[in-house]
Amino acid sequence: MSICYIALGSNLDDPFAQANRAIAALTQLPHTQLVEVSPFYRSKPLGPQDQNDYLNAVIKLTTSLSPIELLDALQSIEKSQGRVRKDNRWGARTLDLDILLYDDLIINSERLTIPHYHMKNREFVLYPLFDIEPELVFPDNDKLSDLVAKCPKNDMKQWIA
Ligand code: PH2
Ligand code: MG
Ligand code: MG
Repeated sequence: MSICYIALGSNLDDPFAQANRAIAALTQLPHTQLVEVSPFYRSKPLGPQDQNDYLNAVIKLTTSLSPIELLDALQSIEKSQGRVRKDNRWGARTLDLDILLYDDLIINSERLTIPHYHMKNREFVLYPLFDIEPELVFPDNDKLSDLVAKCPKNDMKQWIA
């Protein structure tokens, strides 16, 4: 079994309901166990500011799906929750499920970049990841605790449902 961490983000159509539905869907994935879900946070949008705050969380899974099989499964959950894929890289979305880490793999392919781009300086990824895995060390030996200490919280708060 491989260990992986998934970032969840939502800022459209009732983010709290989107997050809970996505977590329920993750528990149904084949060859996969949900291990832990971080607290939910409310974060300021990174990118265009004319969009809602995001609900962000991180989920720990163990799986025997390959990275690409897991990506396909996550994209199918996004799609089933109304995600429209268009030229909207930083824009509002009902549900975003990103693979942050998959064991100690480093992958740079057309469809998949692991560790996830820019995860090392995003408060809405680092803090919830730290909540569930404070001792985590990245494939390049960076320590999560050091990155969290250097990352401003940027007004991120607990999500109040
Ligand atoms: N995701 C984005 C763009 N901007 N901002 C916050 N706060 N949280 C996100 O998850 C997020 C974002 C694209 O995936
Ligand atoms: Mg994303
Ligand atoms: Mg994504």
